[in-house]
Amino acid sequence: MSRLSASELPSAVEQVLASTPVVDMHTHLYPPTFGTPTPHRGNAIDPNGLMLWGVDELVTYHYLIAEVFRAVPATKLPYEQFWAMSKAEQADHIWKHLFVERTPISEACRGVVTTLSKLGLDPGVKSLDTLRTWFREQEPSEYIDKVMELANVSSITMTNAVFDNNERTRWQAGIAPDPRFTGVLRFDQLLLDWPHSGRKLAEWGYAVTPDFNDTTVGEVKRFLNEWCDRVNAIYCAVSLPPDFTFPDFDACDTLMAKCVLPVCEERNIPFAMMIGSRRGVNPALKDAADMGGAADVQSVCNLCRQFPRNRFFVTMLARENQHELAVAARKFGNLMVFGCWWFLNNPSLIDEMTRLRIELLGTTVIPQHSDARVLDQLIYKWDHSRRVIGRVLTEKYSDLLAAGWPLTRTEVERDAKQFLGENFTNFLGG
Ligand code: FIX
Ligand code: ZN
Repeated sequence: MSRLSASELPSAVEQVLASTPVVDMHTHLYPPTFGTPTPHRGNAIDPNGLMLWGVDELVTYHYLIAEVFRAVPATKLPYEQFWAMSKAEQADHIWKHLFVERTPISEACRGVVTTLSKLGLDPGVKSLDTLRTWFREQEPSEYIDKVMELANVSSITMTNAVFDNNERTRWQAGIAPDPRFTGVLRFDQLLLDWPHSGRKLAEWGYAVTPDFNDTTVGEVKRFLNEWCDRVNAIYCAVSLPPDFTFPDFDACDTLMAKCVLPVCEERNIPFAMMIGSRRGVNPALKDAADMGGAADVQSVCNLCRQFPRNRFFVTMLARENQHELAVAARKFGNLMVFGCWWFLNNPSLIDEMTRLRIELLGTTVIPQHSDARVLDQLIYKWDHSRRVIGRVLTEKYSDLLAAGWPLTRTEVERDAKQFLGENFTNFLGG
């Protein structure tokens, strides 16, 4: 096998990363069986449908809602007035202020530009109407194939929020599996608001009481098992606030230690913790209301040490947690660090985090997930991330060549497969 030279490296790495399919381990995407509110060719629209796609959804992504309230603050356009607009009116407002009257230079704005361009559409339009006409001609299931091909994503992992009424009732009515999507059971409220979630479980027929006696523990486990079966969960997941600590003997810890981790162990599936989200900092912004904060990495270590038969996927939202988390992963083989989450999903931070993770952990990390909420976002999120990861890898490989390693294209291909898919799928398998 021929060695790569320093001059061949940049294009070889870029090509290999572009042609290696991604298994996207965390998204908020759904197949058409969950209904779609986007006008399209084929079946009727479902106003509360969960499959989001198309130009109006792209432009009203909550990242862009937060940004438009900087350009046109609530003193000029009150929140209630914005929320009273139709989706198309909201999109027109955002388009006017962030794309026509300003240069769309932020990462979330650039993402819309990349997505439209890669779909063969003109992002430079003054009005969204011609784009809407194009999207109306698409058929949702065919469109998923098209987007997955353009983004080179081979599998989409959902986030199945069991405390969301809209989603829960759809599962209960019966959802045919779609081979392109896998399920993940997500239950933040169970751990973070036991008074409320306990009442809900009781309403749904589980014999739980506010204290954690054996019956309650057994019933919470039954709830988790039944829902893992229903969504065919490949892992369980929660997001946790910056002040999450373990152990501190509150309801969250007790539920984790007595119910969640035993169920994950029995089912041989990992538990994902997304740590550092501070919810509802400005509630008027709804989905865009949240921010992040630094959290306690030692609590992650405590969990990995006390539950050696469990496997943990962990991502943290604060930049200042990234180094300590990568060091923690050197100490625990049952800890898999993943993704550049949310406000970290920006080229400068992906670059920094990928660099420090590779330096500390070699190839044993999952550098990115998309967190796409709108199907079409897969196109830009993966295009932008692949480019940054490619630049970092090129530099790391050049240093390795300089150190005397005879690097081959086959090795680069093997690494890309691990980073973009196998580190995730192998960790699922135990
Ligand atoms: O909790 C999460 O999974 C977050 O990723 C989302 O809820 C968040 O709103 C988001 O879209 C971040 O990218
Ligand atoms: Zn998410």
